[in-house]
Amino acid sequence: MAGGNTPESGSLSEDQVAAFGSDGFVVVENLYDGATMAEWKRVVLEVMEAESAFHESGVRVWMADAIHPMFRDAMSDAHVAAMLRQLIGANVEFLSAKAVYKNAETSFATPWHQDWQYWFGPTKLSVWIALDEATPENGCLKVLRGSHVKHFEHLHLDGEQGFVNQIEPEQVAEWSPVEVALPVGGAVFFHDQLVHSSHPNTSGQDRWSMISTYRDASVKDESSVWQNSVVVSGRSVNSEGSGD
Ligand SMILES: O=C(O)CCC(=O)C(=O)O
Repeated sequence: MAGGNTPESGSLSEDQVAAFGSDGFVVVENLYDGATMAEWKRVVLEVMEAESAFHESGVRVWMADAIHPMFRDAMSDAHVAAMLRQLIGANVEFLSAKAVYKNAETSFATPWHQDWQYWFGPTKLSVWIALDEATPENGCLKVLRGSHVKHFEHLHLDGEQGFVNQIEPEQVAEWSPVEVALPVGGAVFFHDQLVHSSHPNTSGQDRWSMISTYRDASVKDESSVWQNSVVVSGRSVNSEGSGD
């Protein structure tokens, strides 16, 4: 399913692929068009209302085999798959996706962390997709360029808006954060050891994002976080099936 991507958007340039390697992230401003993002937001709200899934943490995760079929198709569509192959290699599998929502009531700032702390094992890659325009006022992402090659100690806390693994701010005080403001449909592809956080939402308006997570399907992963996956491209040593 390739529908919904903006017509002018293509695969990543060589510079973008190189930037992902050196910076740990790459921004794609127009991954999807506005109509597609409006439809995603409509479906995610419908699914969460049906699940009674709204709660204060502002995060709802779906595993690849339990996500709404529209999202399962979108997360493995040909256009995104082409970009993922450039960053991961020929064999790619989709693991899970989550909605992260902030509004007037749930307006938290996400603490500094590396996602790898949640799953360990082989490297993963996530795509943070803006369902609403993301700005410093409404809670856009902040990243530390090049931090994906460094190890940071994490505190392990309970009840922190779902973000139980955190880096103490003093540890990153020397770094200059990059603000990742994005238009609707913009995305940032990022390495699972990239240190990131997000601003609180002080705008009074919604800020919704979807974050999909992938791994190199040719690398054996003993992780117990994911029991299933959807093969996006090539073959998987972790699950049955192929994505071609
Ligand atoms: O969307 C956000 O505010 C931050 C999400 C995040 O950092 C994460 O899910 O790892």
